[in-house]
Amino acid sequence: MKVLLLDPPFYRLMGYYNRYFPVGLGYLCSFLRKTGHECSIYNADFSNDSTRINYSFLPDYYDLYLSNLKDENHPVFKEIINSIEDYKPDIIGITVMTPKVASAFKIAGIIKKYNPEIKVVFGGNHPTVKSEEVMINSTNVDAIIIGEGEKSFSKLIDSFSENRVPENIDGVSYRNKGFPAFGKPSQLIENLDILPFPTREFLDNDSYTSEDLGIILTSRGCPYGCYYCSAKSIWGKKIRFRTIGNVMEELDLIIGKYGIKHLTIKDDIFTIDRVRLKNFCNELLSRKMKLTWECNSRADLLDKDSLKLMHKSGCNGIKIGVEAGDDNTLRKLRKNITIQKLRDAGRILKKSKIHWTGYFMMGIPTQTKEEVKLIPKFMKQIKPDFASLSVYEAYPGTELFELGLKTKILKNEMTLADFFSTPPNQYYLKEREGFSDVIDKICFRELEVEIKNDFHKYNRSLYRIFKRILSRKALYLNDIRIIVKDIRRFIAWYKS
Ligand code: B12
Ligand code: SF4
Repeated sequence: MKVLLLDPPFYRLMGYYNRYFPVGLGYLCSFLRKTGHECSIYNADFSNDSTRINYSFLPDYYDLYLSNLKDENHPVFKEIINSIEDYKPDIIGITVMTPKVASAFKIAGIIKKYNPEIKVVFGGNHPTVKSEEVMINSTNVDAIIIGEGEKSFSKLIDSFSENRVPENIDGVSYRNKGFPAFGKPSQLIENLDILPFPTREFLDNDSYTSEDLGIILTSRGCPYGCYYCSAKSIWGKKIRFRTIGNVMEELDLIIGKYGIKHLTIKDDIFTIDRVRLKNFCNELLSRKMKLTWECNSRADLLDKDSLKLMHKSGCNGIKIGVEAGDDNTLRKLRKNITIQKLRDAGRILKKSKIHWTGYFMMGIPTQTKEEVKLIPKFMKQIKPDFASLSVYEAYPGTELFELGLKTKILKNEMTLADFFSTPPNQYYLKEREGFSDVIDKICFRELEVEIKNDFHKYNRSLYRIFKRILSRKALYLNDIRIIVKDIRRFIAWYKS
């Protein structure tokens, strides 16, 4: 059977720039091909349009997202139908994050209208946690993969091709004669090295630069339990690593095939195992790979020696979740990190010469106005090279979501009509008053605008812009297209 994997439009429907290749779909596609299925990927959220690029302001465009979803004649939906017409799949798998549910439902409807014989399967964070709700809301969804996708999806496709009811397959919920039947989560793959490398060949392949295709994952999972994070809904809390040898094999392949010079390592916490980190850096150095790379980490998983070695081996970017400006909020987030720890990390990062980004979040339930005001203050004390601010959104499957249910700010279910009429940052809210139970709506909005502008002003300092350019020097020397792309992005971001 022919399978098309699809990333539904989201950023693109709001005129936002988005060139990420969907690495999860890349893994699924390679695995399906290995197990004898024909498969391709279509990223319906790819957008080269750099008109909007400041992601802090994304929620300002959620109304546009909703109105574009209602527009049957929108060119994005026409393009989706054309891709389906060209590829002629028997099964379409859609990856779904919570803010993209309405878009995914919309596409499921378009597919069934075009050809009701095509099987529609959802997977990813949202359907994993909310499989019942998804099945009840839309009869256009034939099945859901719960959790890690590779093995369960391959078995589901086998059952479709043999016309069998997909019962007793771990990780599969399905519809049998119209009625949903719910399965257990999928079994996690113990040894990640058995997985084929994610494909970087898509239906829309011409659009990506070597930098876009340089995303890799060297592990799955994170043992920490931050209350706002939903990564655990797919992976649980056990971290599984690929061996460094296996990672190097992938690097050899993608460097040879796509001329990749910069790696974006998307692991949740790449620096958790210092010995492995050291091996990775030494391996890059001994192979004289001349790559630059960036990764995600935590403030308590960095030390001077590791940073020195990381820098020497080409690391030019680290992203850290700072989240708050006070210990009380950090405790509520169960971040297991203190303000002092973050200060120490800021100090050693500054000396490391590696460009670092701090992620901050405002507006979790019970956070007071005073605590929110400490965020920009603390940001200016620890001085990240780039400071990113988002406003809290509740994702099912997180502890903060459960707390929201208990304190009655949230409701547990949304209807199909709710999804098409509610901006994604207000999903599951009982009343449209925001997640804050202690700051009133108008005051919250004023604070949000003030702090977002404060962050934007901070990021626009010439010193920080210059540092960013320096950190990308090697990329510019390698690929002129990246300079052009960055200039366009910079102008849009600077003006925002
Ligand atoms: C990399 C990343 C991104 C990248 C790239 C996303 C992409 N399209 O690939 C960028 C920066 C663009 C991004 C953006 C966003 N992200 Co993000 N992102 C991640 C991150 C760090 C890793 C995702 C990843 O690649 N995992 C590795 C692959 C192998 O796993 P996977 O994608 O989950 O896929 C596996 C299974 O889920 C399943 N599966 C997934 N899809 C499907 C589909 C089918 C048909 C099947 C059968 C199976 C299946 O099988 C796969 C293989 O096992 C996660 C955190 C995490 N650890 O999960 C957050 C995360 C997924 N992001 C999240 C969010 C909210 C977003 C945004 C919506 C934020 C926003 N408001 O803008 C946007 C969405 C925009 C977009 N275009 O996708 C949330 C999702 C929460 C939720 N409940 O949905 C997460 C979990 C982080 C968090 N806050 O907790 N993100
Ligand atoms: S926020 Fe980061 S450190 Fe915390 S649980 Fe999620 S991935 Fe792990």
